[in-house]
Amino acid sequence: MTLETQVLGACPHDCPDTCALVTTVHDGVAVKLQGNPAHPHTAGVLCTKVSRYIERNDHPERLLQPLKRSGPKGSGLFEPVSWDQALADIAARLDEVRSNNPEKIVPYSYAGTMGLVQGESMDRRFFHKLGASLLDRTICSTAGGEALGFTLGGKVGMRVEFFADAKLILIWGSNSIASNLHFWRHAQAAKRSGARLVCIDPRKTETADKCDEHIALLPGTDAALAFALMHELIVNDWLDHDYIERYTVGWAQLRERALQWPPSRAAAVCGVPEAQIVELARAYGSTKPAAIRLNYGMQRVRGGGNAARAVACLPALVGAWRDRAGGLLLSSSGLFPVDRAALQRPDLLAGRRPRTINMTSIGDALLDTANPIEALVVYNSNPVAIAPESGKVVAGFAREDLFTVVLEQFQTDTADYADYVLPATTQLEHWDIHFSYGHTDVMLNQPAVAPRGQARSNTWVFRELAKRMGFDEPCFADDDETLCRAAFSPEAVDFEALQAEGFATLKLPDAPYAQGNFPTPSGRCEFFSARLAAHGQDGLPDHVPNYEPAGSSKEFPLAMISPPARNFLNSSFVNVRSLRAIEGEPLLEINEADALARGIVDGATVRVFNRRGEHHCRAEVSRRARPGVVHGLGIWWRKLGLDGTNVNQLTSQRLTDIGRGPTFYDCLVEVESVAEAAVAP
Ligand SMILES: Nc1nc2c(c(=O)[nH]1)N[C@H]1C(S)=C(S)[C@@H](COP(=O)(O)OP(=O)(O)OC[C@H]3O[C@@H](n4cnc5c(=O)[nH]c(N)nc54)[C@H](O)[C@@H]3O)O[C@H]1N2
Ligand SMILES: Nc1nc2c(c(=O)[nH]1)N[C@H]1C(S)=C(S)[C@@H](COP(=O)(O)OP(=O)(O)OC[C@H]3O[C@@H](n4cnc5c(=O)[nH]c(N)nc54)[C@H](O)[C@@H]3O)O[C@H]1N2
Ligand code: SF4
Ligand SMILES: [Mo]
Repeated sequence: MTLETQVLGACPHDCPDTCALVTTVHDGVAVKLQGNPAHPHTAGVLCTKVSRYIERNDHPERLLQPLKRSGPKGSGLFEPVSWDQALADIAARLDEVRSNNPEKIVPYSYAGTMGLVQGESMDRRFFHKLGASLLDRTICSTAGGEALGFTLGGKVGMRVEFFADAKLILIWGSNSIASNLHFWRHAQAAKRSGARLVCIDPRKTETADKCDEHIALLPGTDAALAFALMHELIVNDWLDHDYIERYTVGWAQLRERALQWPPSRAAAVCGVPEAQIVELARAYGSTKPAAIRLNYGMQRVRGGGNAARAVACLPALVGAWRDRAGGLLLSSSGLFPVDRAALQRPDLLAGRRPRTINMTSIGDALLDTANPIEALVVYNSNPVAIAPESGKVVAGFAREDLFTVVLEQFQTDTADYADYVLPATTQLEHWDIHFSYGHTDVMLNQPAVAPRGQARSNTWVFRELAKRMGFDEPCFADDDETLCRAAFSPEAVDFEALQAEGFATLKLPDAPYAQGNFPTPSGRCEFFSARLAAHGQDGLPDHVPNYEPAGSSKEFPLAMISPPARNFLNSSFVNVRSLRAIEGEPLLEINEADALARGIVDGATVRVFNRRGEHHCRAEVSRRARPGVVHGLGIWWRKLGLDGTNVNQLTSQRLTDIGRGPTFYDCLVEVESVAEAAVAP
């Protein structure tokens, strides 16, 4: 007799949609994975990537046993070792470093899984007890996230489903079809009811193709555009004076600054026609309700924080927040009452205040000889591929005196540099509980199948290491289901209902900021932020030009952005053959005029270079690229690239104005054609 069951889960990936999954399991084998039709946000539909999740889970190259390095760093040469041996060796080495100085141990993790249990629970407890360096997890969203915090009070905003009722939607720094598919559904519904869709993005993306208007501004010029919109709202009196008066702070100062930005000035800075700005302002000033879907693509430049702040001021100026279908959404994650203290137990630091390492500049941190990192434990991340300025990151990881442990599902670029590689479970094989940054439901993931080979969950590894290091606090014995239950209070989430349905909707008002009530210190939308001013920063948003503004250098005349490829998720899925087949190979999209000027033909192998490094890939002469801007779609595994590099060979470790974040899209390059033979294998 065969046994067939259906197991409810949640997509673990770093994507705002956090879909609900249903896995059909046949005699212990996952045979089908679908979107849960009962979950309103998922509506039974998954993206192409995750509909291949079983292919990823059952991949012939899954890591199935612990490995110990047997060749030089980076060679990828390993020999199998037992779990007992690997854990004993790792614990001994970490103990040795700890006895000297625990801060020389650094955890490195990000959102390979967004799960609260496999991503930020037992691991944090372990490193807190150890007294290891803290990690500033800035690699994605801190510029925009902190900027929103200073303006609106947190990562809060509109509910995604209400975009369906908006009459004007600005899709700002987001390729929604590629990376926020379930939001795009609502934008489509709005469009069918007569809404106008405007895309603000240097690249003519598949999303831009489907909008009514595309504003192809130069990278890093969003604040200039936002100020010109304010200018027009002021001079045409398209303002909601009552809302401004009652629910905002700093209007007089903001008004003065905005009046310095007539559309002609912004048009020159943004590299777009003045008429397009004037028309957008008219639409924004006269259409109700107007909604903005801001995404992180616009904050990966020097002035990313200020730009996000400038955009976040707009809805208050026109009183858009009065309507549940008006306002702005960057991230909804701040709406979830996650009990992080219970999960992460910062009290285990016991008064110690270890140093903090910024994950964005891990290259420099690993090469810093003054206070060297001696041991690095990497999980849920692939820094060798995804961190900026790879030349330095690789040199850091290649240090023979660095002890590196990597918990991974696959032999990534980072795993190649490990001393020990520990095989990790996938979302089909472990428990987890999730918040979302694109909707407002808590999601539960129950294991559907047994772990493959000797794969073990992150929590299991940290529990076992804790035992071997003699950490005897009872919290180190918590199992994964207990951790899931600790994530939210019973008042916030009924765990039994969550277990039965797979999802639970937070109870939230429809239009929470209709009458102010922002979670800022003043309770108002803070155009002027006293908190920023107290940090010695400009209390008002401003246009902060890029470190490397487009057109500012003769030597490196092209601005390169490296946004996500549709069929990869950061560097995840690059090794799934069927998805890689769709993306083809590492590409640089270049405008026809820029290609012609350099004698580059479509399909040519090109060398993309600047002072930080060079990267070889295939040129695609593309209508998606505007003059002066090239696109290296990410994030390929280095070892699958033409010359063993990816776009991050070119990006810099410089940080954003707010939030200490990366500036991946603030990067000048030059491009030239190369003969095939000149490319080293
Ligand atoms: N398929 C897929 N989905 C993903 C990801 C993925 O890798 N693949 N990544 C996930 C992650 S980690 C995140 S953080 C989220 C959000 O992910 P984001 O990284 O925000 O990605 P996108 O929504 O694709 O939008 C980025 C868009 O911003 C544009 N852009 C670049 N520079 C600028 C600029 O200066 N100004 C403006 N206005 N636009 C600019 C890019 O051309 C691109 O189209 O998506 C997630 N979803
Ligand atoms: N040039 C350029 N660089 C970028 C970006 C860009 O747009 N351009 N985007 C940036 C952004 S927004 C982000 S968020 C970062 C993303 O960077 P990362 O968070 O490092 O994301 P991934 O590259 O997907 O790597 C996640 C890894 O975690 C592993 N993993 C998944 N689940 C588990 C698990 O349960 N246990 C363990 N141990 N491992 C697991 C996966 O196999 C995968 O290798 O990249 C950044 N880098
Ligand atoms: S990656 Fe995003 S769209 Fe795809 S299944 Fe996961 S949550 Fe849904
Ligand atoms: Mo991200």
